[in-house]
Formats: sequence, C-alpha cells, structure tokens
Amino acid sequence: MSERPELRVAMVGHAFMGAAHSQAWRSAHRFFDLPLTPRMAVVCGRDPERTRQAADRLGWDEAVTDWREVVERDDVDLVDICTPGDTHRDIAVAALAAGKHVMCEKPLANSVPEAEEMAAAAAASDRLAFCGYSYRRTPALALARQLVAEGRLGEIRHVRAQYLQDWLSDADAPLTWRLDRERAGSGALGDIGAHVVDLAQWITGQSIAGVSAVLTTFVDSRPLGGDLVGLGGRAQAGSPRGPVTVDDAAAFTARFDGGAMGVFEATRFALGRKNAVRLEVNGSDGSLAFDFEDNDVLHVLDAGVEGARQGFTRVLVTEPDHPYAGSWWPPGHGLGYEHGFTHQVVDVVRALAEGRQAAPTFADALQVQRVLDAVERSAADQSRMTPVG
Ligand code: SOE
Repeated sequence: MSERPELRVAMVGHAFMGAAHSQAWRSAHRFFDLPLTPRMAVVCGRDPERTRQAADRLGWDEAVTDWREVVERDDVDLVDICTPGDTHRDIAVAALAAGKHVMCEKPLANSVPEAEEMAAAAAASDRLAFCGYSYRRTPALALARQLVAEGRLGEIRHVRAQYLQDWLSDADAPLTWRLDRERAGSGALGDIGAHVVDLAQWITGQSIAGVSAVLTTFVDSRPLGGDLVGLGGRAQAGSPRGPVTVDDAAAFTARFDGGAMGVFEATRFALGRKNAVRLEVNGSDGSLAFDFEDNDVLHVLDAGVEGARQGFTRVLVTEPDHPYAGSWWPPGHGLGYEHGFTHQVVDVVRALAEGRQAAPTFADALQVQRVLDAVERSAADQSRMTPVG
C-alpha cells in the first residue's frame, strides 16, 4: 500500500462536508486497490485553533488558515474545496492556475457566470477538475444508471425526483450560512435540489431543456445564535433574528431534451423525511425506484414479465458485482452516507493516475447550475403562474 506514489491532498473547509471528505481520503485506499495513496497533507480553515482541532480529529498532517498559500504550495497535488459556494470560484480558479487538480463540492458555484468561469479555467488546464455530486456513487444509483444505459427501461418517459429533509421545520432553528444567499447562492434548490437534478440527468442520459418552477420561503427570519443539532437545532426563545434570504422549498416541472418529462421537489420542511433522496423513472419497457432512506435498495420493474407476475423487484445492491459493493462487506451488510464520498475519491484517484477526467466534470456541473438558474428565473416570473378561477 505505502509503496504506491502519493497524491498529496489539501482540503479547504472542515465542517460537515470536510468531515465526509476526510473519511473518504482516509479510507479509500484501504478498501480499494488505488494507483496512488492519498496523503492528507494539509487542512485549511479560517480559525487557527478550530482548524488545528479539525486536523487532529479528521487526520490531517498540518493545519493552516490561508487558502491562497495552500494552492501555491509545491507539496500539494490536489485541492479539495469543502467551503460554502461563495468561495468555490476563487479557490478553484487559483488552484487550477497553480497547476493543482481540483475537487469541488456541489453546487459548483453560486451563479452561472461563476460556474462558467470555473468551467473555462478547467477547459484551459490539463488538470483534473471534478465536482462532488456524491450520490452518483451510491451503488443502487450507479446500478440504476447502468440499467438505463443498457436500454432495460426502453424509452424514458417520466422522472419523479425529490430531495426531502425536515431540519428547518422548526421556525426557531438557527440562521446558518445555508440560509444566506450571499454565501450559499440559493436554499433548498442549490443545496439539495441540485443533487436530484444531477442524478436525473445522469441516470437518464438526457439534459433538462426547460423548467416551470415555484420557490417558497416559509420562515423569513431566524435566530442569529443557538445550538446546532445536525444541520438545524433550536435557539432560545426571544433570541435576536436575522433575515432568511434563500428559498426554503422548490418545486418544478421539467422537459428533457430526449423527450422525457420530470417533476422535481426539494425541501427542508418535509417533517419526518430526514434525507429522502427519491427517484422514480418510468420507461417504455420498465421502471426504477430509489429512496436514500433505504439506500442499499433499488426497485426494478421489467415490463417484459408476463402480467400476473409483473411487479417491482426489490434488488439489494450489495453483491460483489454491483457497482463499488464488492470492495466492502459480504452481501447484505450494507453501506451508508459516507461511502459515496469514498467512491468518488476512488474514481478521482484512478482517473487522475490515468490522465483523464472523472465525471461530473466542471462542464457537467455548469449544466446543473444552468438548470438551477432557470428554476430561479421561472419562479421569479409570476406571470407564468396561471391564476385559478
Ligand atoms: C452535500 O453534498 C450536501 O448536499 C449538503 O450540502 C446538504 O446539506 C446535505 O444535506 C446533503 O449533502
């Protein structure tokens, strides 16, 4: 293991995504045969003490506070960006200019112009530029993509995609950066809706060509302090409040360029739904259904099966020949949220060693950004909402 050349990684940001990426950098080469061994060289954060603690806890050799210094370092090969979206463009463009490979959390940026700049910088560079839509590497979803690509579903007609969470249902959940348009770009739309947009396009092999959307903010101010529990939590009664400047929920219909139609929903107010990434695809010859709250399972319907025996089959996606599954546990022993991040490290390291890009590239992620932008423009245009009566 240690005889393989090293891939020296610098990670910027060390909160939720930083922790998920750290475990992936720590474990990928211990379960998968990789051509390069990741070295967790340096983590970068704004606060020296908190960054030092994060380095110790997450397994990084060094802790620093200036990302500009990090991207210029000769002892770093890849920069992994796990910060809020308002910093993605500057860090990624600087890192590519300094000759570093880049892995960037989703959504790629906070706006289409920023994402275009990043995609142009990637196109002008010979370095790898990857965007972390990690759910693509959930084995059941990778299998869904394989089945569609093999033509098992025939002509794709419907996509039903939802990303449902509930951590903002309490009106006294604190005002965090995910509720600030300057930092996050958008709300449920970009934070979670972006994932199902990416998945729907990737699994069907079709791009979204047009949308008709509604965005809503149910709670327009929230407490400025308070203890975080997971992504949400609750502040003390009477705490001062600040404005929520993003959408709480998004819903839209979509037309795909290959003829399919889609219905999408993203919300953090679906009480009882914790991380329900749901996708259903209906084709002329079959259907697929997935819910991340049961993430090892893909429901598959084959319309070729004779009527009385036709129905969804529950496929447990943990067999050695299922995507990624064979490198982990015996069949049926299951994977979790963190494994998608490990699998993306595996694919990135392999691509990088072979001198090719890994998808989703910055160009792929720019396309998702264009869909998010179209959703916002559609929702802002109230004339498209036909009044009833
Ligand atoms: C990261 O991939 C991410 O989209 C987070 O930003 C969300 O908040 C999380 O709920 C799902 O994963």
